[in-house]
Amino acid sequence: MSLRFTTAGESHGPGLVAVLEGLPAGLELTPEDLDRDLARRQLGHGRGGRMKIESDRAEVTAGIRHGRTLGSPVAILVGNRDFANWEERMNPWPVDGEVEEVHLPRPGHADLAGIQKFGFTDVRNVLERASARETAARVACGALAKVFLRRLGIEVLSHVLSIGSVEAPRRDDLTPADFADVDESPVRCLDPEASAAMVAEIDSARRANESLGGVYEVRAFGVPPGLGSYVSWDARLDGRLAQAIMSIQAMKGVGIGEGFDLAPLPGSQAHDEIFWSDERGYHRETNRAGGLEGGMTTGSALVVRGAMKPLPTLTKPLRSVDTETKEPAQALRERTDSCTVPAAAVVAEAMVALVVGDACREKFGGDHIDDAVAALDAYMERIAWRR
Ligand code: EPS
Repeated sequence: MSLRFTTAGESHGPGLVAVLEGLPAGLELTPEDLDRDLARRQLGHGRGGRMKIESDRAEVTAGIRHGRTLGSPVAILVGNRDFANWEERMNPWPVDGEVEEVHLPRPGHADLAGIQKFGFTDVRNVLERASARETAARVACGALAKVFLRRLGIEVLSHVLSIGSVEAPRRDDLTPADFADVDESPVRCLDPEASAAMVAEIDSARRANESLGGVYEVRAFGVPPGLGSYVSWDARLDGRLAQAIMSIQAMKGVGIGEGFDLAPLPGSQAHDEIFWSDERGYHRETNRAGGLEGGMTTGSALVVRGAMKPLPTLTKPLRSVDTETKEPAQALRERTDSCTVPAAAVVAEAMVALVVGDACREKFGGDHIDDAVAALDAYMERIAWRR
């Protein structure tokens, strides 16, 4: 049993499509479960003009009946309202008249390698699909995975650690309650002072025609020990999470737990010692490993960090080459966002939920959600602390 999904859709085409396969039957959900996360993905200080046009809604066309999953693939449509302004340029079928091609590949985007690889002359054939607009479809699938995980007692949350040069203070003691108001921060940062400084940094970057990247963190609470496996390379959950995070547009780094910060430490300070008590059973006082040892969950919170590069579409474009004339030219100047780290954290939540959801389907199986819950309960009973 696995949980897997695929998406289709171009940024300014008619819309995005997602198919999520492998949810158990009988899972109760509402349209708000999907639309809430779609709306959260659209937030964040630093978004550009496009978000004033879009107001994303998930239209479910398969796999759910009267608010419950059927166990069949769930199909979701997320329309592009902006398509109304692109109907000629992005029409699936030939249109009358000339449609102007884009010949100015942007450094940092898929543009140049994409036209070389597929043999296109029009960069738009690449940039439309490479665009992070596609993440709306991922978030819709992730919202369904979260509903499944909640039934297993797992909550996936996120926050922003840094934007540009502004870093929020690090906190090891976070609980789900600490995330209650994170969406109230315009940059989805838990620290009010850092939040204000991040907003100011984005504003000054925008004035300077610049963009900013940053680092976010996803935490999954309530994860049972033993998801994933050490027995084969591709079963390791840390590897699967890293792939999921790195597959998000504009990601350049991923860390599990303390990640790169562990590398310079001596071994005695880099691990989480094991304790046992009658009340708590096995437990740790630290979580430097981010809830993963040997490619398996430990029972501590999962902690996954992602590093996002500054968006490469700039209002003051970088140097490039006209692909028709081969003359030096400025890269394509398109409407863009100046910072999307807060939105990327919501996308990363979705990707982590989909990977953890897949690992739960693998371990607990079940055709109906009650079967999966019963399998989890039986497993937790088996590993319960006993002398
Ligand atoms: C994107 C460029 C911008 C973003 C877009 C991703 O779109 P546009 O070119 O239409 O201004 O707003 O993101 C979304 C539309 C979205 O929903 O997140 C890009 O080039 O990746």
